[in-house]
Amino acid sequence: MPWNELDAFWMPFTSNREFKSAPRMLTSAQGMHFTSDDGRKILDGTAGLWCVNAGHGREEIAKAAYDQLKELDFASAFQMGHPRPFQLAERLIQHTPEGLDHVFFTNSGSESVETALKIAVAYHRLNGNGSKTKFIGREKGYHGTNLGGISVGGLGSNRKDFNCLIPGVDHLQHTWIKGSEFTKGQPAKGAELADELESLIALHSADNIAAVIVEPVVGAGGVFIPPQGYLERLREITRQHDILLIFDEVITGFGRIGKPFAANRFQVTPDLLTTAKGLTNGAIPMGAVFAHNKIHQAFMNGPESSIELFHGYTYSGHPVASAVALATLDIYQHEGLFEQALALEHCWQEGLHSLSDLKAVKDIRNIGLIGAVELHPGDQPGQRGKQVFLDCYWQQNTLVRGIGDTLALSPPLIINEQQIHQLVEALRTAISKIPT
Ligand code: PXG
Repeated sequence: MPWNELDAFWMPFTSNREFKSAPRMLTSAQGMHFTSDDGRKILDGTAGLWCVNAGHGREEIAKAAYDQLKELDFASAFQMGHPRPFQLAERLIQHTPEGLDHVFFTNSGSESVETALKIAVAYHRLNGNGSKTKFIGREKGYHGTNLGGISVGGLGSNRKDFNCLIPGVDHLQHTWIKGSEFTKGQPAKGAELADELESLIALHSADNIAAVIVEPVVGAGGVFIPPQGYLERLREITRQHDILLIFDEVITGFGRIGKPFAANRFQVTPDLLTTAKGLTNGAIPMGAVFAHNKIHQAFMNGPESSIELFHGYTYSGHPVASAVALATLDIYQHEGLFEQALALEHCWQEGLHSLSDLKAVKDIRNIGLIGAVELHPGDQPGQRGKQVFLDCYWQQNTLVRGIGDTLALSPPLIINEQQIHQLVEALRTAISKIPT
């Protein structure tokens, strides 16, 4: 494709000019593989972007979308109803931790985050605590790219050009501590980092804080696994101070760490839980916020004719997205993919950690089917990560995600042991080319 045909699309989170001078173009996908425009089969080590948990090109999903489009392409869910989102919500809450029994639909992870933040503030107001409006996020947190999300988020690069962050936000420190390199699974040390929340509460006063938002496992900020006991401690402190706890499970949602959600795996139940991505296997945009009964109930006390929450999106509970999500849940269940992710965790862990002998490798982190191989930075931070990403793509026919000097891995949950081996070997070959 000549350059001028690539000009109009302003690509998200991309070096547009560099990309367009040497495009990496994926033209089809099936199972564990993409096909590139030069005809190569590329092993997908990323599930698209933490989305395609059931693998690519699922016939059942395509059929569900087609059938739904023919039956009912669109109807509004504002003061009207259509069956699919009701069916989907009932199905979804079979998988959430006890008490998270209500679902608000959105179209993306970013919208799920904005929705959860707004629900948190409105909830306190309904309870007569109108001063509880501040949020506590965390360094390295990624909560999408809308104004609320970048404000509670902890990534400087996503914030610096937009000096219009929402006020009243503070941040916990991130959870990576020196000395925890090459930990398999959850680090044993670091639960005490959650105690910093007590200091922030002392500073801002619990009366002014609506919610704490964290990713149980950090994704886009570089992949960090929560220290043992850390999330439990956050839960304890937030509960003591009537501060809501929001888990942003946009990447951990839907089986990625061997249970439907990280909340199930870590047995810590938040008050609000945000999802997207794996909800529809990435096939159609959709997000969802799960709300605890106590929150939902707080909104259901006024006159029956009142609109309880002045919030929503034209496409909240879109019929086609809902049908696709139902088909996706069927696949997850019939194929036991969450259990499969858990069963593969050991092989995945050992495979990744076999790279620890490489001199360029600084740290390796993993849980479920999430992995990160962090490289020692070169002269220019991020350059080595990019080199490995490009080498994997062009030379090893493998797609990995470069986040600075960290290679983030999140394959579809249908990956097998031989493909895990192949992915690890691709990384080994590419990383070995880094001069040390
Ligand atoms: N929260 C979390 C935890 C996410 O990972 C979002 C919210 C936003 O979702 P939408 O659908 O609005 O993009 C995300 C998105 C990466 C990467 O490099 C991850 C995401 C986005 C871009 C890059 O891992 N996750």
